[in-house]
Amino acid sequence: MKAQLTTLPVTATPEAVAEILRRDGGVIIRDIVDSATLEGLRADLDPILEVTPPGIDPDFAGTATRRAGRLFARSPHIQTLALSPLYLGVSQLILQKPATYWLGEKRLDVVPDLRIGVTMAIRIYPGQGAQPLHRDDFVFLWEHPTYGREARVQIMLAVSDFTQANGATLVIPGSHRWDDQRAPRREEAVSAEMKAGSALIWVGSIYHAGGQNTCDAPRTGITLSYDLANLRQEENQLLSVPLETVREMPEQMQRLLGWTMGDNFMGYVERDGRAMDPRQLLDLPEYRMGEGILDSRNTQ
Ligand SMILES: O=C(O)CCC(=O)C(=O)O
Ligand SMILES: [Fe+2]
Repeated sequence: MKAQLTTLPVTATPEAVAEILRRDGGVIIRDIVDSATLEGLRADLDPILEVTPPGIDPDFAGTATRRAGRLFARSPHIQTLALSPLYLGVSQLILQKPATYWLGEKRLDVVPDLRIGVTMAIRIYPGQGAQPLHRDDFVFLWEHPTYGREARVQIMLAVSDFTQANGATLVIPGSHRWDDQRAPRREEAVSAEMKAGSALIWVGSIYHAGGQNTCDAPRTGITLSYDLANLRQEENQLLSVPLETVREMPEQMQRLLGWTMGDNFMGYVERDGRAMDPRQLLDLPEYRMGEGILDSRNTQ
């Protein structure tokens, strides 16, 4: 029999959730947000999803899937999800594994910080096929096995019910322990079925994918990640160099300062439902430093 996902109540302790996550790589939490938060998220994000164009890449983004980012600019209720004591608590337990180093002859422990890495409302429409199974820590080019050094703990809040038929997230429990030689197979995956208001929490090294929607109503979820905060610029170049100075630089220098998005999407900005290279921001009239970055409505 295939390994299944465990469902825990929101009253579970972060330690209990971390234990399941270390074992299975994913876990479902029942009723992680209250109904006012869920309604608030729907009210704020439905109008945005209505006007967000679908993806253009048929494999990963999906041409019958809409993805809206910039969620902290678009709904205050996203903070309630991010600050859920259970999600934040379990992210701290998994990610804040101390690293040890020598400072002269002193042996020191340092605990990594956490940072929000990605935010996305994802609506999968009828007719959308399943995404290819993948690991989200590919954005960091993370190696596997991870020996317990996870780079990401992610959450997917069900905004509609998630069913196998409407494209509930597919997960291969236990696949976070696989090495990089083993390919994931669709038959190994199970659907993270859950009611609206519940959430799937998973580690960055687990194989998962958006499911196939074979029914007649869309599936809507909101995803966020906490990532290790240490793999970033030691000196924050994006905030240290004024935009007027950056605009005068050759493209190569702009990219080396961080105005770039690699093939692995690191550092993208969502615009019109797609991942945009941040360097393009420099030329956009609506982009102003200190003014909300991009307009929080859908910008065309
Ligand atoms: O929509 C989903 O259920 C998962 C989407 C996903 O894994 C992704 O876009 O990376
Ligand atoms: Fe993913």
